[in-house]
Amino acid sequence: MTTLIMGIVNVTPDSFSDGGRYADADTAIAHGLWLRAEGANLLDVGGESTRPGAERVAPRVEQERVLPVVRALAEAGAVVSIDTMNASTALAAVEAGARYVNDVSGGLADSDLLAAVATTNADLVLGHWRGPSADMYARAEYADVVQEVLRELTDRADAAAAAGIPPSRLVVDPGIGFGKKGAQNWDVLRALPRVVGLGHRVLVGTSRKRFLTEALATDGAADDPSVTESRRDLATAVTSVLAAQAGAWAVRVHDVVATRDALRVSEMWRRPGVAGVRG
Ligand code: PMM
Repeated sequence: MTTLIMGIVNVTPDSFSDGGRYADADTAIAHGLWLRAEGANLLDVGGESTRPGAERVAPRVEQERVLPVVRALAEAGAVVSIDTMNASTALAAVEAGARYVNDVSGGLADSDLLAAVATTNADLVLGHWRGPSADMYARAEYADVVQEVLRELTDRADAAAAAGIPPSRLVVDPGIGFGKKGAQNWDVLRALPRVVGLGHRVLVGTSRKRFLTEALATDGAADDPSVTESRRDLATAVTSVLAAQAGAWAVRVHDVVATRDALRVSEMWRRPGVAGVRG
């Protein structure tokens, strides 16, 4: 099984790591097409930042940002995912051509979302989440982070099934960085085979996240300026390969080329005679 690459298209003025860079529709569309040409299998379009401390955005503003981008990328033939916690945005984006709804809150932020997605043919990504970004670290209290993430993901998948979404349309995501501090993210990543063992497709998003900066910084500081974007992209390519080896269905990344190359090299290592190897 080849792990898919989900390229990130943030249409936000304040996203986690690429905030503002692709804030207008034309630039975001061009960026999405570029990521696709680089090898992204899916494009994840988001109009609301989930950066720690971020405030919520009104669904109307979110839709103004994302819908033209979703429409143009879907018309160009891309498989588009809409990164939203709002039922109304999910429905409008599916109408505009999105084939996946990616809800980092796993259907918890908007109690209408699961039922809304059930009325469509879209697949649904359920993230592990404990509350809004504004105070998510306050909820990062676990007796056993792995057990609790597994149980809470199972609860969300059960809720989605109860809302009428068949399990074949579900993807689960352990929500790296969401309501989890440094070491807790590594605990969850180490346990990825158990997340895969839940029986759903698994998406993993580590790209440029704070826990990677903390891991690379000399003194563990999340704001260490020497941990540049390219260093975080290299770290992301490594975590993406490790996620793939643990059975992830897809990885969500900003730098598609770095992860594509890393996945390719890992495939060469693991599979003798894989197409493309010249003797
Ligand atoms: N992370 C972010 C946004 N959306 N969606 C999924 N499914 N998984 C993630 O880990 C995830 C996500 C935050 O990162 P960004 O602001 O850099 O896009």
